[in-house]
Amino acid sequence: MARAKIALIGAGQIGGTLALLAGLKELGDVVLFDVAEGVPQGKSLDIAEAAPVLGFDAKLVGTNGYEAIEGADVVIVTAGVPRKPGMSRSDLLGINLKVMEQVGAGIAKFAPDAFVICITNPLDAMVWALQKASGLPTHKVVGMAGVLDSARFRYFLADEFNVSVEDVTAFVLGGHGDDMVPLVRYSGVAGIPLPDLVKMGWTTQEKVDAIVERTRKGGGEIVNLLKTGSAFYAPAASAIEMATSYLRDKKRLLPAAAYLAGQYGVDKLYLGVPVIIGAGGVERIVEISLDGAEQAMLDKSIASVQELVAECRKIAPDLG
Ligand code: A3D
Repeated sequence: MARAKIALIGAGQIGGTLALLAGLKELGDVVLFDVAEGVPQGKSLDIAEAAPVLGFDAKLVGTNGYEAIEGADVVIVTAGVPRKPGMSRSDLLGINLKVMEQVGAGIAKFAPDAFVICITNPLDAMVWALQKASGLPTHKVVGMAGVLDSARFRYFLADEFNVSVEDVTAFVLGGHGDDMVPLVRYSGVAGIPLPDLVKMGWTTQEKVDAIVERTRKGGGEIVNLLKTGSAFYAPAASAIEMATSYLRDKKRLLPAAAYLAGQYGVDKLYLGVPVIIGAGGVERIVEISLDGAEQAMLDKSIASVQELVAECRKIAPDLG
């Protein structure tokens, strides 16, 4: 059977890491696209030259032309510019909305059957814009944030309990921002919920609260350490997990920014919720029950995503 084709739009920090991970996991052949001349070509050649040592077979191509993504099975989008000093949120939105329009047009023309994963920030608004600009069905366009946010939550919990990260499950809902909703009740170790672990004396409520707060600010913690740029290893690994579930029809239950049409009381908006990802794309949106406090946190998160999308609509009315 022919190898799958994975197109990476944006060959920056995350794009390069995605290419390496896709190769290491033998997910398929990789096309690395960027507007910067030489960067996608250089990174793909470098990774291709690592393949004999690392022992994987994949064709890696770097390009500045969209035609090279033709027929891609998966497209992962990290193209965009970061916020620079003096740039307002609207300035950034305006620039990255234009990028999503270009990328969306490229996908519509050359890879209309692909499963598309958006990573560009501000995530919940950019995935909305990318779906509009590409015109692909909503169940084939998702945003990556929840897998990363829950991975951070899982790592902090595993560290606190001194147990394997593999046995820690965690749930984060809502938009990708400081008001994301880490769900303590739905997180735990090998089926033991966090509130029970507190009762068992494994940790204290104060420590759980501090871990929740650290999870919410996880992106900022890395930015403050790196000083130039943001996290890229864990974001890339998270998107690869989503791509794998699609390509291998694993039907994993993963948190992702998915298009809601009434679920969680939200209409026509992308929001981080649990979904099943399989060969059909987003095959199911899982609606879990929330208590009053969780619902209130989610409502706050929904309001900020709505505000962001309203701003996008103002800046780019053509997107609809
Ligand atoms: P970076 O290393 O700057 O890479 C972005 C790349 O996009 C650069 O190589 C640019 O040349 C390229 N680019 C710019 N405009 C275009 C265009 N029109 N078409 C194609 N390529 C273009 O950034 P990064 O890889 O570190 O991060 C990429 C994005 O992911 C940023 O928007 C980050 O904010 C975002 N991010 C999201 C998360 C989430 O959890 C959602 C986490 C970390 C980073």
